[in-house]
Amino acid sequence: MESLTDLLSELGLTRQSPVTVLTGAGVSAESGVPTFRGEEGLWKNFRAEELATPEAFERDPATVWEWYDYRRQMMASKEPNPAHHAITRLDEAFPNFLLITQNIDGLHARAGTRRITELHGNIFRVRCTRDGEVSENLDVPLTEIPPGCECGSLLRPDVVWFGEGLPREEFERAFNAAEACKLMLVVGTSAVVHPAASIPVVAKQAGALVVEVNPDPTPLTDLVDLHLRGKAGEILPRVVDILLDFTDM
Ligand code: BJW
Repeated sequence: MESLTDLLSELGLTRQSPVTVLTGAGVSAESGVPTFRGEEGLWKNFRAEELATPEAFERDPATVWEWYDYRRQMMASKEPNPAHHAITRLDEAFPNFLLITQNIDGLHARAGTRRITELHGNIFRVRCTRDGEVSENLDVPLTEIPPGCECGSLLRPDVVWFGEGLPREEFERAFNAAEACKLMLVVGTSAVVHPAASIPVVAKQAGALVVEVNPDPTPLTDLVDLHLRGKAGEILPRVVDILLDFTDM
């Protein structure tokens, strides 16, 4: 990874520099959590994209909740992998750090990363469909499908479906960090879902060094300064070693 060191030298990265990481489903792939798109995105006869919508929930809340219950059980049984742990090392080393994740699986927090913006919510929270009150729910499996609120209304997963706005505070925190950061790592996202996919573009336009880690090319690959081709669990620990060694100097 000689070119990464060269780029860091040109950039003049220090421990005080703002560093941001954007993650997608690929960062949890080596933990055994299937990515959203591709072959594994299929559950029963549904494509994930068909279930992650407010319309699907309105039409058939029980089926949508069965899918989330299945995923909650699967995600709760998985452990953070070396990529999650590498990001935690960045959180500990750089005082001006932010992790922006599209993932709802909670694995970054379980790896010990503290400064996290969850753009698409968290699968272990529920939200009342009447008053929007959010609470943690760790029942695995759920005791009732679809689950109901004490007020008598339906509960829904506290996640962001297609066509819904992102939580305002998280959205603003993410885009502010993108504009301010000196280095952004983009890890395991297909970069097709907006507005998250625009975050690296904003960082690049604001002058950041943007490095992508992915086994496959994405719509961002031609825009980034460096594309590191491979699995996050193999590449990211080495990238973090380099960043820490470099900023130790
Ligand atoms: C590895 C690996 C390994 C594998 N190591 N890597 C602009 C242009 C076009 C469309 C739009 C636009 N703006 C808005 C839209 C519409 C829509 C959208 O983007 N559609 C596109 C798909 C066309 N966006 C929205 O609807 C958003 N809302 C919105 O904009 O609202 C506007 C509004 C404003 C105000 C009021 C009202 C409305 C909301 C998007 C919500 C996305 N939600 C989901 C579901 C969350 C809940 C759940 O999981 O059930 O979020 S969809 C799904 O995609 C999930 C993910 O977070 C998200 C991104 O997927 P991700 O993480 O990139 O995963 P994959 O599977 O796609 O890719 C995995 C990658 O990993 C691959 O590249 C692999 O190669 C790689 N990989 N192994 C490293 N070991």
